[in-house]
Amino acid sequence: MSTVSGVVKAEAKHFDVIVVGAGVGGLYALHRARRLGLNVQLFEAGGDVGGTWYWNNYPGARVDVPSFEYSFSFDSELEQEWRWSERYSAQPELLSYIHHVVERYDLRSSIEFNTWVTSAVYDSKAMVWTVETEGGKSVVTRSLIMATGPLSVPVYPKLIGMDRFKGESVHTGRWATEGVDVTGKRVAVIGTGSSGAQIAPELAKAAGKLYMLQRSPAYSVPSQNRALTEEEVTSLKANYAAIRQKARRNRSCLGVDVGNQSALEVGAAEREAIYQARWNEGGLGFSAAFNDIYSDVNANNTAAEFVRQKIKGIVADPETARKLLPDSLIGCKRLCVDNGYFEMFNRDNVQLIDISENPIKELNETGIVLEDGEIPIDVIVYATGFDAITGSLLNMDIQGRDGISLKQAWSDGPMTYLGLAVQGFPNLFMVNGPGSPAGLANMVALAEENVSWIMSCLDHMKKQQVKAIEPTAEAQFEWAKIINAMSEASIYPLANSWYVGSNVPGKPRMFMSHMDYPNYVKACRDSANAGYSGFELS
Ligand code: N01
Repeated sequence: MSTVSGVVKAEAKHFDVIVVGAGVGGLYALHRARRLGLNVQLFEAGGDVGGTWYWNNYPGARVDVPSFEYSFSFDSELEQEWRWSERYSAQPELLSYIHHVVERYDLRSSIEFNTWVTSAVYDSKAMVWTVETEGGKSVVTRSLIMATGPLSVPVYPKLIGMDRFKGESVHTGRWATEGVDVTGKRVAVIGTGSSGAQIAPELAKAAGKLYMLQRSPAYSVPSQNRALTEEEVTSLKANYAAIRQKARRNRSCLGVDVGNQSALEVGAAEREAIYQARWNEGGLGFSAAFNDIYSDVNANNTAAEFVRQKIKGIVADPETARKLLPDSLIGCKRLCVDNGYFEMFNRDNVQLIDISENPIKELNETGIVLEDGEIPIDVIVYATGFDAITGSLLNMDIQGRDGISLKQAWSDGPMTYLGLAVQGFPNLFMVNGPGSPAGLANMVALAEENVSWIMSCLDHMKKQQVKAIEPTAEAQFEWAKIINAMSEASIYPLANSWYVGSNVPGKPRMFMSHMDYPNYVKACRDSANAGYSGFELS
């Protein structure tokens, strides 16, 4: 321990900034902190860089927004030298891009891998944090940047007999360390969210038999993925600035064309044609076809019904198609973007098992015991999601001023100001944190925006000789009101999803994200321009 009752031990190494997480947010934070001349170190739990794209290297893993938008914008030379090969790049290409960035800006030497941060304790007197790792390392830092990822802590179902099962088990979010070869094997995929919808069609190609265990049917739209042509790449590179600018005006910070009319104010034939065009185009733009899909249940149902008809048209067996039809709101649990998910059910070696009708009783040594009998299984793939947005922060023991833990502070749900900082936790900054548009907006763009804000703040603190900054309780309260008002004006909270934390038993139900990227950015910048209004500087 480096802090004993809040007293910092002298021998611990001191830093200006510790960054946690070597995904896109953490890597950019490292780069910018170095450029500011700060003494910075990055701790990463995984064996290499990449964050999400390191851990989720399962077959079929792919970005669900266009690759060229899911890229850094801070350096036009980087934009020009990197060539995206596909519209929605697969995990290996995304990881290569991240490796390229790491080498290009020579970031590796400041990263310590296989280093889990277990705790961070604030010393109010010295105004520093002591950060400890699983390996017993202890360092002291003035500032702490948590870039630990909004979707990085896997959630496993609690099934009787999980420890008895003698076959192989793997979570999609831990494929990097647990991945398996399924060739010729009997495979069960549990979970039909984005991960399940992506991995299953790939596994089905290699597996002897694939059982898709579905608790709730998912809405999914085709990616219509394809290779980018030379002409497209040339045009993208020539227009990056305009592309980014257009995206930044959208609530999602993506360059989709958002429909400017209600789904209910057009005739049925016109509506159908608009959905069909979006379906043909592929990707998440489908749910931007009209401006009220996320605010009006009836409008939402027109999009949902279109997808239900598509499922019936694609899936040959009527009984399987029936089971695959969702009756929930579309998009309020993130819409899946797939490459042949529904088509997969037409394969002879794929069987859908509806565990809402035929529940899992338990696992035994050789397989899964359902209500109506046992299926022998060699490999179980848990595509059961993540403890989103707050999970990776609450996984660590973070103790702020006066010994208050983040777990205590957030026992009723996360409270932040601007999604960047928390009252009582000075100099602790978050990237893609709760209260930011995490999960709803382009994650790379948001990470860049968050990091730029944090770096300007650190620069300001250095110049003004400010040692600590934290939000006021009032600012935090007002921010929560804004998030609540947005969420109430939408229909998102009506659905169960990781957006509201309902996928984790016991987690407070609360919509955790800001819904409007441009307004979010404006609020962050307004605060900074006003000398960090809403914060206390000491
Ligand atoms: O997780 P999810 P995910 N028994 O929470 C089921 C991003 N992402 O990893 O709906 C049985 O969406 C659960 O069932 P139900 C993306 O933002 C992006 O798929 O709760 N089933 C559901 O079907 C995404 O939204 C990509 O009834 C259980 C599934 O598991 C986010 O990550 C790819 C269960 C979990 O779905 C999370 O996606 C992958 C249980 N006990 C991920 N517990 C791209 O395309 C849960 N389930 C870029």
